[in-house]
Amino acid sequence: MSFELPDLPYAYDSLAPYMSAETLEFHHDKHHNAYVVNGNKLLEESGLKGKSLEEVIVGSYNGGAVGGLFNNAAQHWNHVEFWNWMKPNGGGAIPGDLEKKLIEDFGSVDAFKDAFVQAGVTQFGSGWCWLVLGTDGKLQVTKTANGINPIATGEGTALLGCDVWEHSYYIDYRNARPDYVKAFVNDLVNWERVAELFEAAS
Ligand code: MN3
Repeated sequence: MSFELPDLPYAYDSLAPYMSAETLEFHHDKHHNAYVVNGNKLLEESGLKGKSLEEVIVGSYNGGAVGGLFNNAAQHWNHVEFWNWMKPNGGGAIPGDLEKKLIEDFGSVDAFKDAFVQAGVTQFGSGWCWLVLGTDGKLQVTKTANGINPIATGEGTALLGCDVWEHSYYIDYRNARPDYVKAFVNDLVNWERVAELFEAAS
């Protein structure tokens, strides 16, 4: 296996005004591409070349003492998922079973959104905030540093993740990370994709 950069699943200008074409051009074509190129170089030297991407992530996590291969492999996975967690005209209605489960585990959809935004805002430095279906069968909101993700930590199945590295919002929102995470959860999320992952993991 080697890492490959997928095309964006929509046009570069189709997430505006919440995420601009300029942000997507840099984020997808430069940042994500660099994870793919650097990851492939490190994969060659690693002895993990026959493994799946998930196996490479787990196999290079090293209890959190991560190096270059982990960082690039995990960020490749994170970004492939991230592009699919958004869509043009996103946000809006949440498919019934998932909405029910969000209300069951968080009290309300708004309470989930508040917790998700709070996790993104309080992640100090670069990282991600997540909606995870935990191994206990409950939905939970978590946050991780840099490229670390729920596959690595084994805390459950990632149903949704938001990239809170500055490269994902600085062009459009400058330093206003809260506005970016709110726009992500209210106006960009592809809830059909989240529901599909929820059904598969349930
Ligand atoms: Mn990124």
